[in-house]
Amino acid sequence: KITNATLLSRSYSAAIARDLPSSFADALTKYSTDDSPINVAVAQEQHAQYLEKLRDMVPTYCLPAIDEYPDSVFVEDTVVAVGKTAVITNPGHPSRRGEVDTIKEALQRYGMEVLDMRDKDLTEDYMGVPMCDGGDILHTSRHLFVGMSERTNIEAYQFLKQVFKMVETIPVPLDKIPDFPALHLKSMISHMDFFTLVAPEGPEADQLLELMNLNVLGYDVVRVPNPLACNLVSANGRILAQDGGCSRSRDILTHTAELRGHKIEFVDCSEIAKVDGALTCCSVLLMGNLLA
Ligand code: CIR
Repeated sequence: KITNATLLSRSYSAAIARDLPSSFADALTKYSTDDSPINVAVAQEQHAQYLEKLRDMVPTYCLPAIDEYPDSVFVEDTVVAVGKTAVITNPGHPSRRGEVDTIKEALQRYGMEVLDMRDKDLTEDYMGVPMCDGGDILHTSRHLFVGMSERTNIEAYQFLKQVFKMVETIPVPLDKIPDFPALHLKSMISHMDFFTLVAPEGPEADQLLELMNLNVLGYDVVRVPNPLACNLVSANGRILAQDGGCSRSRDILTHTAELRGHKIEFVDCSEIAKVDGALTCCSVLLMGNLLA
């Protein structure tokens, strides 16, 4: 059944996730304001609830945990997928570079066309080596915004622009915003549907919206008080959000989603947030017609 919401929202055929490793307490952290100790059992429970809700939105394949890599649950950072093409990234933090190969194999198994940022033949005329976390890539309907951050460089932007010709690729130099308070572009802005983005309140987000030229590009931006609530998973007319304990953020998101005809659900991922992880980080959404 085609509803207004499905017309506004991208259709995905599958998602890839990965179980949370027992080494999760050693995951990298820099921006989280919650410095209480990580409880791995609670994180695993929250991740299981996330997967359960994600499975209601889209068929989800969950890869086995890799204990050697504490951040490996954050599969989003290892891939940028648009249509039937997936780009394997060269993650910005050296401790995360070993995470990508198993994702690459999975995507090839599922019949995606897979390109690799680490492929020297594809980057020989570049000034430097591409480096990218998928958390910096925001794909809306018409644009692929590439946040250039401490994890993602200009060569990654160049690579993505070269591969994804069907969408306009726009660089977003986050270093122009003094004291940008988050790890990735998508920790500050994500998409609810083709025309609606969600960002926190506050001066850094104001600067970000201006830098992205969103008014001119024709997006509505909904502002929420809690930054944790601005990172949404949106697929197939359904939205998964985190209120981060802020009822005003929850009310704003619920109201906006209802107005646009989306079904919205909330999940608590507070343990994941302690290591700078949000909701989009824990899955890769795929549009291809995949072989299970
Ligand atoms: C890291 O620092 O790499 C992880 N602790 C968090 C990564 C979160 N990923 C994402 O937002 N896409």
